[in-house]
Amino acid sequence: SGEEQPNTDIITLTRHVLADQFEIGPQATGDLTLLLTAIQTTSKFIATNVRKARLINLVGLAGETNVQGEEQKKLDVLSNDIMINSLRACGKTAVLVSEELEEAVFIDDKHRGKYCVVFDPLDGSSNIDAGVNIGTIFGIYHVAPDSKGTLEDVLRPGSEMVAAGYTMYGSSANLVLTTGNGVNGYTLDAALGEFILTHPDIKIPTRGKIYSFNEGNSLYFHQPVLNYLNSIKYPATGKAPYSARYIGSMVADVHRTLLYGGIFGYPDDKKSKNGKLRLLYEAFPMAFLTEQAGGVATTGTQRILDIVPKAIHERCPVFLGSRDDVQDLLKFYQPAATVN
Ligand code: P6P
Repeated sequence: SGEEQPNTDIITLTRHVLADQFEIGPQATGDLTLLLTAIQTTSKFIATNVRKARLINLVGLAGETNVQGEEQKKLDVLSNDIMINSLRACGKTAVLVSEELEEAVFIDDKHRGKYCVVFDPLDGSSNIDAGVNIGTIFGIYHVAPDSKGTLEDVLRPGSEMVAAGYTMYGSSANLVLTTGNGVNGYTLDAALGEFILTHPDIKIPTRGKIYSFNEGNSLYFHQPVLNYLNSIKYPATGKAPYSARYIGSMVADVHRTLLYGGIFGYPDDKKSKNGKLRLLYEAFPMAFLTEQAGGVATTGTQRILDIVPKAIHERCPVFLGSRDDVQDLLKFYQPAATVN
């Protein structure tokens, strides 16, 4: 018969992550699976609120400002509260860091677990009113052995994260996740209330045709960035120029880069000496995902995942994407002598 047969072997995110546990064997505790279930719940809740934001007048300013001094949209505040409550209630976390909270949250004895979650509950929120895709970004550390959860547990290089991901709220809710064994994408089936595996084993193309920078900052860009952009806009003879795609919502720009390839950059410049993006809960998770998908993520002078944070809200320059495209950019950062 012509009609589509129902899939009788749906792979939900929970089942997919649990499958890893079978690999780990008997010592697997299932704690990370339970933590990821809590994160899924927050993503479903936020997705619902983002979808009906305009209908229930959730957009617009909540009247307060967050630690970044930005006007907080009501959805920001709501999303942060949802995540804090859900991550505490799951009993698997010890320390939480949110873009919306000046200080880290240390979980009480009764609810404390072994993981630390750093997150931006609703990144790109300045785009909410325009209906642009926005998202939740998260990174997960395991606390140091016999630590009860201290600031030191989250002031660690991104290379020590055990998992990272984002949920992008667009035409559907897409959750993209790595637990250190590659990258997988899941799409929310609202009827089932489950994230279903739709993008198994995401691999970023080794080279793309898209560059994604806010060229409105060109006046402030340092020379290596200007030289690189010139090289792809006015390429050597016979090569086609790259296309510009910039959404201004990191989750959306990174999601497109992972799937289509190319390079995303938010450089440091004369105006922002460390760039704009936050190291712990924007750069680290996206760098982890990019590397796990076969790409490269750098500040221009060092691998992002090697940085040791000094403060939970510090910023860092970000260039990430297809291996060959980011390597091309890095040539403009090498001292002239070494460029062959
Ligand atoms: P600009 C959104 O506010 C955000 O934090 C990221 O999602 C995005 O990549 C960046 O800032 C956009 O910044 O300066 O280009 O508007």
